[in-house]
Amino acid sequence: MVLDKLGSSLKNTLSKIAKAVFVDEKLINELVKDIQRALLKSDVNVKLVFDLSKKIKERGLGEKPQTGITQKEHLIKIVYEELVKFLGEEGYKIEVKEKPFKIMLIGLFGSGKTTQAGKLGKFFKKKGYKVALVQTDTWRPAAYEQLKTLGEQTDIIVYGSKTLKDPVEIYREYEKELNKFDVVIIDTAGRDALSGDLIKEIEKINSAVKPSETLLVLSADIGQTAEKQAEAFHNSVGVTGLIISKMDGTAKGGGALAGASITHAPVKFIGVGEKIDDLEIFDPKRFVGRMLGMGDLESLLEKAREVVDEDTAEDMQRKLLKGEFNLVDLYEQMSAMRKMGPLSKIVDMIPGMGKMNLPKGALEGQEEKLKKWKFLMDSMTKEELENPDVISSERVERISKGSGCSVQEVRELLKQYRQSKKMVKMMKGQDPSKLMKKFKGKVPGM
Ligand SMILES: Nc1nc2c(ncn2[C@@H]2O[C@H](COP(=O)(O)OP(=O)(O)OP(=O)(O)O)[C@@H](O)[C@H]2O)c(=O)[nH]1
Ligand SMILES: [Mg+2]
Repeated sequence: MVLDKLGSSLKNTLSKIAKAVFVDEKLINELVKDIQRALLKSDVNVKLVFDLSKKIKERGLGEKPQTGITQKEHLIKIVYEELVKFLGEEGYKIEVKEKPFKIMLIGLFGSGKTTQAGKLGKFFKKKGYKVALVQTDTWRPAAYEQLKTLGEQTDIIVYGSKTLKDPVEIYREYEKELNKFDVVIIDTAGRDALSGDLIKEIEKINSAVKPSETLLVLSADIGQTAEKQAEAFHNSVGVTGLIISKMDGTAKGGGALAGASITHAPVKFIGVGEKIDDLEIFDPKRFVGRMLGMGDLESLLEKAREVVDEDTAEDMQRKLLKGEFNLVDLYEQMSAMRKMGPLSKIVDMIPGMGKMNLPKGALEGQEEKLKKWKFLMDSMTKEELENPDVISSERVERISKGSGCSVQEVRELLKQYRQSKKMVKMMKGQDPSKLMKKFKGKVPGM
């Protein structure tokens, strides 16, 4: 599938975010570099890559996450949103606005015009429209036959001529008849390269047909030349949308997709195979989701959270065994507990503590507390989070002001931290079952 590599490098990048302890400039720079590398490998133009990564960096450094999501999740959201925007944001809504609704397909030799014409015919017919296909290609000898075969498969009438040599003449011949149809799809000839001759011919057909939609068909494997083509066609007849064909056959395709940015015309359909049904409406959100191996932003974030959970659990175990503990750990421990239910996972991780009885209602009020803690921690510096012992009274004041929480609440958080740390220190290298007695089944902070 197209952009496979991009997808997997982005997936790696996202789990890198999920695993990181802090969202800081270093992480964002690393992330931006990863994305740049992945996009360039997928054939996306350097300038577009630069613009995209610049936006991600600016937003990553400048934006504060909305409440309810962490900084890491917000960063993933930014990457997702910018990729969707890069691909055109809105999915194509098919609006057959006038009768007949004329769709002209243009593009070079072998780009897939005739095949997509057949597919589009079926697409609109299935929606209940009365469809006709018109072949104006007088260059390829078998073009009319090819389209006719496609029409027969779907029971759609195909107009064309074996004798006429002028595409405009062919169109004029059937113009009146075409008024009886809801949707008319006009296939045109290509050339093996962009030429003045082709452009002139397309311009002539264009002014005779006056199409409602002019769709440029680009093959996914053409790489960065997509942009030049898109630009040339757009400047001559005005492209209203792109169809990227052969999305099933290449691991790149970034160049063709980026063609959309040049024409400012969205990718409206993608061809995903040679068969008549192998056409999909292009929906950037779904596409990015699929590329990253998940459905939409929500499931993406869900996935990120899972990675965080697994990682937190491992990290926590390591830290507990070493007797290390800082504020971030405390916060993550609390979040993990909330999600994992009644402490079970955390407790299970500590050998011998699995059977500890927790007081009823231990988790009540934790939700509110966590929210406050998150605000508080967002107002702390990296140094303070890693080594809370540096937090002086002045710093408490500052944190309180910055977070909108009271000084009392800051102190409470610090107190809980110290209690938890004490417990962790005592655990270091000790037999957990003896510890149980010491704490009498109570866990500080709960
Ligand atoms: N795998 C795959 N093959 C495709 C797709 N679309 C078209 N093709 C194949 O690409 C080749 C060229 O397709 P055509 O539809 O004949 O291309 P064209 O733009 O009409 O070419 P000219 O008429 O020569 O200008 C054919 O072998 C098609 O079967 C697609 O989405 N996926
Ligand atoms: Mg053709």
